[in-house]
Amino acid sequence: MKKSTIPDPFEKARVESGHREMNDQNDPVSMILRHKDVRKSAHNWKTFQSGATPGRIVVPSEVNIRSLRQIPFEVDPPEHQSYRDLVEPWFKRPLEQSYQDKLAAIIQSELDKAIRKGTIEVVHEFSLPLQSRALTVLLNMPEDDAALWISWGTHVFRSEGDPLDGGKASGLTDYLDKKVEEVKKNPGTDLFSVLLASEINGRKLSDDEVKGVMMLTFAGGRDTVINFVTNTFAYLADHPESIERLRNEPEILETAIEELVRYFSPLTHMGRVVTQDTAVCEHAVKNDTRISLCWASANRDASVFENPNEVILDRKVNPHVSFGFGAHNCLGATHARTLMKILLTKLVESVKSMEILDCKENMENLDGLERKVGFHQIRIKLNPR
Ligand code: EMZ
Repeated sequence: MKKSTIPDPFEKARVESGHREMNDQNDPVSMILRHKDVRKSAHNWKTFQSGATPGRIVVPSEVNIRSLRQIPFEVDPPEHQSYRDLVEPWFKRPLEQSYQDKLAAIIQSELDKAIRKGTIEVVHEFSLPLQSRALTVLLNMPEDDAALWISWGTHVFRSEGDPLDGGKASGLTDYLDKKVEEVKKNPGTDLFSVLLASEINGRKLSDDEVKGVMMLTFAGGRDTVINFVTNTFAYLADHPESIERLRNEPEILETAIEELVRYFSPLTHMGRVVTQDTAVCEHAVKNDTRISLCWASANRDASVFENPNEVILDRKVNPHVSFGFGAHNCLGATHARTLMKILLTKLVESVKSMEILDCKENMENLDGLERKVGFHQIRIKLNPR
């Protein structure tokens, strides 16, 4: 098996029953595995809610390490829509040329550094700094702020070996408290300032609402983007013919990015809290228990994707759910896609081939089942053109 392979651990359960039970801190989760059921349940926000106790829809549950509600992620319609309308235009800025120019400069400088070094540990020497520096563009904050965010590591609530790191969570809360006070005294043009000056339904946003949106921007697109970038390096190292193809056929870049994100499924699943006794795929689920919408499994559903375990860079029909589905689809997706497009363009322009020297896989523990989400470490040698 190639180092870049991401196996599908859900196939048997998906085909046989369509669900899988897992215990998470004594708050059980029914994982929904089929593409159709995942999409149907994602739509049904009345029965499968996001606006439960903050942290409860995340698996592993974060209820014991944070109390701040992330917005708009942990709010249901109709309130969800007001928040979404407020922040959506900001998160569409990656479509603007000036935004892309800033992002391109950051990506170029990280790539130049990597090529100069020749061999890099991609997670910590490339993907993490790139993710954090790119986030300064998304939040319109000074580039120097990235240094602190980089020091937080690949996840703001987890560390290697500890899937729920309370110390880290309170560090992030302290940072948000401090920033809000700073920006109140000295407003600028960053997202903190914009939100503090914003109104929703005719009233000012509260401090906690501002912090809730900001927490999501720091937590949500972090490990996911890092895994996306790192897994792309691994994939291209294992498939030099794809490097050449993407260089010669730039018109397939966007399709290729969708296919890579389908195959990697950087976020395995996201939970919902059940609001009434019901059934999913003929499986009974009880009020006040949890289900999870397993994006990673839905993305390998053979009834939807032909040869689901293969990366087909020009795959024609690709209704993947890697950025979620329904009202809560990923707010940061435009940023992620833009970043990947610039990165891939530049990478295949400057690199002929790459070699994986050694790696340590990042396995997510799903109570009796393990899923590879990427790498804790991976050293890659870049051979420039
Ligand atoms: C939450 C989540 C959002 C959660 C789209 O996902 O990402 C997770 O990594 C965080 O732990 O708190 O932000």
